[in-house]
Amino acid sequence: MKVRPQHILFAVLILLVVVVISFAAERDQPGTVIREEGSITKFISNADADATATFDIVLKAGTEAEREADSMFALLELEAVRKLTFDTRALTLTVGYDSGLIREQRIRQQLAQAGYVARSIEEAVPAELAADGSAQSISLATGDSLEPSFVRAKAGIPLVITFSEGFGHLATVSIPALGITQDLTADGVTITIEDPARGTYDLVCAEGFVDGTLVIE
Ligand SMILES: [Cu+2]
Repeated sequence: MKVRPQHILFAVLILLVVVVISFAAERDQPGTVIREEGSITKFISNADADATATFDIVLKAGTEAEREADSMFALLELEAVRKLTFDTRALTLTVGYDSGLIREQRIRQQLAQAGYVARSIEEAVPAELAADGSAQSISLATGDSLEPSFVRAKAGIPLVITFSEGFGHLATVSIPALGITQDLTADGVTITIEDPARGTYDLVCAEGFVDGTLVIE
């Protein structure tokens, strides 16, 4: 076969396509950080990103957006997270994640806990007050975090928190500020706080992560 100019052109085109594809694949490798004018992107895992969520980020006064991105990204180094993009001008964080493995609320909890996302008390799910006002109760389901993960209750009224059966990281839950640790490996286990005092309390799982927040007001 005689080599014609169009054959060479075709071969060059194929080569170009291969180079572009491998370059794109390389960029998407977990751990890759891409710094562009006004944004920082990090690829976290090979999770299937079927969902994205964007959060308004609050930076502590005097911190530099670029530098803060590293510690913010570190919070979301999770198997279920594919990609993080921090817009350093608009101060928004866009998270690409696998919705079958993690829920948006869990991501929000991680960010809120570290102070990167502002959360108003109105967003907290209130405990239910007994008709006679003598007690209050709330039920939390276990999963990849506690659900709901942000709850509130009134000070001075006995509070009963009921949990669904937990396992793995939620085989136990602790409220360090109250010196409470509870095994959750049976359904319907409760924690009773007889005289809740005003404040914000972390609900910590067996792996040491803050999987829920209780505000007593
Ligand atoms: Cu946990």
